Amino acid sequence: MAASRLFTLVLVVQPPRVLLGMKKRGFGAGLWNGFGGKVQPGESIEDAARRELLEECGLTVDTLQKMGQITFEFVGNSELMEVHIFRADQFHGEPKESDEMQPQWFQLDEVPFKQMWADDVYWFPLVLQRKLFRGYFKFQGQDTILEHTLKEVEEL
Ligand code: 8OG
Repeated sequence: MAASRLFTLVLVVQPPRVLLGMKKRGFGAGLWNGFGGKVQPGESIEDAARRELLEECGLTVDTLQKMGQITFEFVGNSELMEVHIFRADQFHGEPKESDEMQPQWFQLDEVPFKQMWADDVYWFPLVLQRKLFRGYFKFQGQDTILEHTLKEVEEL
């Protein structure tokens, strides 16, 4: 079994809008995404999700709902990425720009999938429908999905 590294991703969804951030630097720069990052040693996944949300856009949340887990493989990179995806409906604070992210609200029928990771269009609708899911995506470079699986699950 290949080793994997843990990441978080939080989507703040308040129908008819969702908060996304333009990633300003690093991995995924130039793409709109939810807020998240690496889980630190000794930190729970949910604590990491809260920390990254606060660091990247200045928001705190009471409840994070676990929605999905996706494993990413990048051809040529032996380390898998295990991304834990959460949904938040309520938040405290005002979204504010950080070094990493420029937050912006989008209408749910205007989500900019062409400027997002190529896998997001597959699972984003499940988050909106509150369906739990597990997935696997194999990428070649940052744009091309070579293969994938995605299934709804009863629990995560
Ligand atoms: O610490 P860093 O910003 O590099 O963490 C990467 C962030 O990007 C983390 O929140 C997880 C997220 N992420 C991936 N791959 C994908 C993807 O394919 N789609 C989306 N929406 N987010 C991703 O690492």
